[in-house]
Amino acid sequence: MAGKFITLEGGEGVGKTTNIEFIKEYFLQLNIPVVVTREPGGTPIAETLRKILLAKHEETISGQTELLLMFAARSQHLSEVIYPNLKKGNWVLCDRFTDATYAYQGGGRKVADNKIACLENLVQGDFRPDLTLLLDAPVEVGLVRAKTRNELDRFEMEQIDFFKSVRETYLNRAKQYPERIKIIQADQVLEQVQKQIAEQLEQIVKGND
Ligand code: T5A
Repeated sequence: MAGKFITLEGGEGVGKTTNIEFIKEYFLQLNIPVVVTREPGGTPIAETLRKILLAKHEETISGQTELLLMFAARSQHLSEVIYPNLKKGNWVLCDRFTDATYAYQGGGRKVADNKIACLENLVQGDFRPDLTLLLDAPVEVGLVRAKTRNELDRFEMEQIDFFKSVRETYLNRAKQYPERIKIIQADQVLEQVQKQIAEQLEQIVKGND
């Protein structure tokens, strides 16, 4: 792939959406072409799946169904947006990717990791992000921030233990893949959060020269 694939991860309300514009601007200042996208979503079909995943339903959606829908959306997103842009030389900046599946469907819903890994290999082969910024903050901080916005979606209505498992899974993955996943302390003022992000971006840009 000619471009780099960068993902943003973290629990609810940690500031991914807020910081994605900052990251985009950082690359544009350096004349690096960048495309911003998100998961679940990023294409019309994947956005339709997102609506199903985030809406509240009378019927319960099982962890396994959630997992399959996430990867269906991801498969479409990869073939329509992520791979074509990387091949063209654009850098792709994605709000959440497969680490979120391990954290939410694995850590949160308790779907076995080997089921997730099986779909990861089916859908992505050995394709992984070049860099993942994990915005980490105590669960309570993120939830307070998330609740200041619009109506809560199906995930945001979960109990605190769910979000604690999500956070723990993310932190475990950062320990498992320290070269790829960089932890950003996201409970600080925005300026400090962006300073840490810029330090990581500087490294990946240097590595690309
Ligand atoms: N999901 C997703 C899965 O279960 N499995 C998967 O495989 C994938 C891909 C939707 C849901 O899908 C689930 C996880 C999610 O529940 P989403 O829309 O990306 O994914 O998720 P959310 O976490 O809901 O996104 P949010 O928009 O809620 O959170 P953000 O983007 O992290 O937070 P943001 O930037 O909107 O900030 C929230 C508030 O905090 C303020 C902002 O101004 C905003 O008001 N804020 C700060 N305030 C003070 N100090 C700072 N440093 C601040 N940074 C931001």
